[in-house]
Amino acid sequence: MSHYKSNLRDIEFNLFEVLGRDEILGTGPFGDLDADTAREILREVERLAREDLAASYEDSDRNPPVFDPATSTAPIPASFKKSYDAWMDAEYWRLQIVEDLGGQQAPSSIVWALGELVLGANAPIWMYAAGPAFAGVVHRNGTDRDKRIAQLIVEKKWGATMVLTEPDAGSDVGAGRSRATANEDGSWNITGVKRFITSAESDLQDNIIHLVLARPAGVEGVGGPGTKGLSLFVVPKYHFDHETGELTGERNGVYVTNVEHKMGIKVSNTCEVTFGDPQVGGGEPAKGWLLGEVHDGIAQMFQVIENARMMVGTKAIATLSTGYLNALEYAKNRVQGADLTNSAKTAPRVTITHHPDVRRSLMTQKSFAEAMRSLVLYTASWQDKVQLAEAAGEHDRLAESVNDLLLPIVKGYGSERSWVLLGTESLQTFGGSGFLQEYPLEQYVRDAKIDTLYEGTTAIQGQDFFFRKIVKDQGQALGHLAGEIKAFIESEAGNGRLKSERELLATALDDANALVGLMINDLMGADASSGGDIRNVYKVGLNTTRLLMALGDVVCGWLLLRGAEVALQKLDGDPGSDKAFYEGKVAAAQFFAQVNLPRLSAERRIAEGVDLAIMDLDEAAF
Ligand code: ST9
Ligand code: FAD
Repeated sequence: MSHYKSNLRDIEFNLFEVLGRDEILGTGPFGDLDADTAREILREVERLAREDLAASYEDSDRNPPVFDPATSTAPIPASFKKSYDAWMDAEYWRLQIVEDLGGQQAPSSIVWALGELVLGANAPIWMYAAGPAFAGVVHRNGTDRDKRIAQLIVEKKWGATMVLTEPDAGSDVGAGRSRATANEDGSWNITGVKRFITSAESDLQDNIIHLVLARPAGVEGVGGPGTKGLSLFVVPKYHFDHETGELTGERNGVYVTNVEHKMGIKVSNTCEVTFGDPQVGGGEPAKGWLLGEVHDGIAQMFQVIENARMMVGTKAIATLSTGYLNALEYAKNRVQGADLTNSAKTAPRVTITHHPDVRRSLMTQKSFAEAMRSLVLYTASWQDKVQLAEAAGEHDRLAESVNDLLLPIVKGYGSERSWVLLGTESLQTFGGSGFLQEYPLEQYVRDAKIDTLYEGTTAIQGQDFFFRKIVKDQGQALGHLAGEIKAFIESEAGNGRLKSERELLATALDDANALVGLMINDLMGADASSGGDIRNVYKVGLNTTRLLMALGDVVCGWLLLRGAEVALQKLDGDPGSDKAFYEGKVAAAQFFAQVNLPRLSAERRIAEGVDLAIMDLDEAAF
């Protein structure tokens, strides 16, 4: 039986009943993909995920790859290979790829709906299979040479990696010391050691193309300190003929020199990679090519990072959803204790779904899982707008900036809420059995922890959210989003049946706005040029994660209530066999608003009380 429990009904509800994606399917750049076909693909990928992709989830955790230092390899278990091949053979990954590269571009909302299914069933498959998606970035930024390499990556189904992190450069990417020196033939030699690189070694593909950030040396005007001095190089594991893609048989000097032992996602090889060390491998130089022949590395890499942050948030949320559905099934069957209303010693024993605290826990899980699915697909719907504008040769600046604003919420808020709830609620529902490997929850908890860490920790997401997505954007995207929420609050949504929840949302939005105002004030109060004290910026830093989580709650509360409005309309008609589904949508939205939104007033008060005490405290006192 599959560990993976999907929620295709809710995915379709979001896509078609709330976001109206039928309107963009079958038209313009998505002319070849109509709504019926999209629904068929969703159904087929759901089956594939539940059966073929999920099949190796457990085995590849219990029997993970083992690094062999003699050969620099870490072969992938056969069970996982089978799942990986099933995904690659099904060809749905082409929906992420532009037509020039042999893809059939689909709206981002459809891609991330499929992403949820694959990532929930067995996330490392999506990661190992990301080569063709990486090729999109190489193609978009590249010269004719790079564009050909991008085509080859897709044709040959090669793997790809994003190579930023070094032992002394994690969150602080700009501290990276890897260097690049130019060769006369236009190529570059890379030297340095990178660590924690996902998918840098496997036997799933014939070749792996590394996208490496390194600092060019000896070229005037480039290679300065910080992230802006980094350039992006395309560095293959094996050399190949750039026309035919045939491997020349020559090894490039890029060697995996360790594979980490991890808490979770063990089949996803996390590698130390050594570039151009004469003592390693055959001592060959690590040769690469400057992407696009322009020194614009960090901006180019952020095109990958934005996609990967969306992926990590979706992975976390997908895991919470399957965690909840597993917990729900268990709770419906587990008989323990008597109903709270019957204290007789001989009272009949009931399933644990009868206990108020279990119901509280299940509704907490359901409301967050469904809220954050809406968050992912709503964010993706802004990406659809970006795609539509690009196809028309234009830019939709508002869509770009709202997407930018939402990304740290998807990644930072999504991963924090998911990982915590998987442990405190989903696993907890199983009692002691949740601690056993007999059920998937303990693996879910281990596998989801990474989501708060990689692709920028939660602290980094909080700072990105405030400093870049709000302050640098001059509040434009936030203003637009707040405007949409306000319009909903002031509407007649729910015809009176969501009135008190809309009031709760209004207070929560006020609280979040006050938090933003407070932080802007602190930031202005840190401006020494107008008589401020620079140390006030610490107060901002003490509140950035709080703000990210608070606005995440507001957006999630709003999205659930929007869904509830649609569900109420359906219930007013003839919902047929969907009656319970729609009632569940309304109940989850009301529960979320009643239980979570009032907490924001406390967060606001806490933020208002933040002072510099813990910054002034001697480190010895910690
Ligand atoms: C990692 C991988 O952890 C984990 C899983 C891998 C799985 C891989 C497979 C799946 C992926 C699939 C991908 C396929 C790709 C497909 C694509 C299809 C389209 N947004 O603020 P400044 C830029 S990897 C956009 O001064 P600092 C921007 O250019 C490791 N751009 O920063 C900016 O210049 P400007 C992940 C942004 O103080 C410039 O950076 N590691 C953004 O110098 C400088 O900005 C991390 O994530 C943004 N949000 O450096 C590191 N932010 O302002 C986390 C910056 O002129 N650390 N730029 O526009 C950070 O993010 C730091 O904040 C920092 C700070 C490094 C940016
Ligand atoms: P540090 O940056 O040392 O952070 C330590 C702690 O300090 C964190 O809690 C952090 O939030 C906090 N902190 C640091 N700086 C600040 C600050 N300025 N303000 C507030 N708090 C701060 N990297 C790649 O390049 N490619 C990959 O494919 C890749 N895959 C990975 C896979 C795995 C399994 C893991 C574990 C990591 C991977 N990484 C990858 C690296 C990952 O992105 C980094 O681990 C992450 O960005 C954090 O860097 P760090 O581990 O050095 O932690």
